[in-house]
Amino acid sequence: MMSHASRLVTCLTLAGLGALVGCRGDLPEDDLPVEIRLETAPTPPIVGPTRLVISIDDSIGVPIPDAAVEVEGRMDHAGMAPVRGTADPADAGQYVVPEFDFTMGGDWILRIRITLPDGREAVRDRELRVVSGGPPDGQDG
Ligand SMILES: [Cu+2]
Repeated sequence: MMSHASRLVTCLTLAGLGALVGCRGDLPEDDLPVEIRLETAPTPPIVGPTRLVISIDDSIGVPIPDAAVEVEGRMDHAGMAPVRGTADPADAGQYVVPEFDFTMGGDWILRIRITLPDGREAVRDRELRVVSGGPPDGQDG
């Protein structure tokens, strides 16, 4: 309950900043009790190295430490190599990719693979919009 509420707040916040093009719930790849929150620095993300902070909680909002977290970024057009990154553990339940290299502006899908301490794997997708260089103009591309 708490994690759903906090996720909603995060989605609304990010949507307000134009960072999210959609705020779909977790995709049904699995039914593991894993909730994630994705933050970027800068927000919204711009083309180039971007810090990703992924917070991982269980279904009642307790942080999950000691997971292994991999991120793969894709865009839905052909001819583009996916971008991959490995997240390092930070605070309890927090995982950081220091420099995730967004190679293009536009709509990205980040697939986050979480290997839990017991070996089970959860997969969560998050969409976000990466803005091209220069000052943000508030226009949709
Ligand atoms: Cu692209």
